Amino acid sequence: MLNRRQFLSSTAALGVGAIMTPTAIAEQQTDKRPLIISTWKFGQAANEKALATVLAGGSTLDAVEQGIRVTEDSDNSSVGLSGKPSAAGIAQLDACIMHGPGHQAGAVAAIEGVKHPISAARRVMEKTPHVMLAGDGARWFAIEEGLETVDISDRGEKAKAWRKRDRNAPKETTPAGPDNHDTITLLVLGADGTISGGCSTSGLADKVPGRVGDSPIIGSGLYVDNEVGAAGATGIGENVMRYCASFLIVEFMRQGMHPMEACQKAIARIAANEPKDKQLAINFIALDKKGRFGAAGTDNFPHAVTYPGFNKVLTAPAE
Ligand code: SD4
Repeated sequence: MLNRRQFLSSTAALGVGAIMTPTAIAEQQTDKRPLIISTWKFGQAANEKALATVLAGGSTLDAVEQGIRVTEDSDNSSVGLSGKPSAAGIAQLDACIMHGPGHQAGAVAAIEGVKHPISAARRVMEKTPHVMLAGDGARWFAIEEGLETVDISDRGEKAKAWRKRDRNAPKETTPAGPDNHDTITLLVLGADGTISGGCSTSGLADKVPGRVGDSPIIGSGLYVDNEVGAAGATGIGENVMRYCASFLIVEFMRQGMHPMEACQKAIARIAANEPKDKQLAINFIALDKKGRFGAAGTDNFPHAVTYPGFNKVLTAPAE
């Protein structure tokens, strides 16, 4: 059940009076199709592209790929090649994509020098018998597929600089937050009820090379079940992937929870297991088959919601 604060923030977000009951919110949120939700403020431009793609006759999968490519191209986010480098000074990117019908999935992890990891993930799904390719193999595959790549031959020099670093110096881990974010997760519910989702990130800044976060892991950074709904994550991947959080949210929705309640419940479940003073920095978005959406985060969490006639950045209050 939504509490009063959440109820009021939902009604404000939807631009309706504060006299509606939670049931009325749920009803108002029903049957918005096509419906798109994505992480952070930069998700809005991706949503616009995703909506335009489906309205022009593209599939929900096309919408996910085209929308996320906007963010990967943009310098306004650290998704894609402009993403935050690892401790060796090289951006290693993670991405995945899921398509509800057939429960299809594809992913790339720790891929270097590939402009559109989301397109590489889609090709893994559609053109190989595999679900995930990692590292040099993923880059090789992207090149074979003719995807746009950049030269990474200076990575030896960058790695050398890393080895010379003072290992005892305090670690510069940068927790993800509203002003320090590097992941787009985007979910689409099509007019016919088809659901697709995708995720693309440069991961955490200064990560140890080879570190893979939650974003390309099916069930952690993203999960789609065409009969129920979809969920996705952003934040500190280590706090998401130990709990298969996106899978958990979809399962909560399967039990009948509203997407917002399912996101809140996942945070509560994780927080209950973690030391109280630990900054979890985890945020979730979700939508369901009925055309309802929700989000929750451990900090105020901006997320973009788009459907015909509605295109806004909403903020879920910190849990
Ligand atoms: C990761 N979840 O690699 C990603 C980081 C993120 O906003 O979402 N940052 O852990």
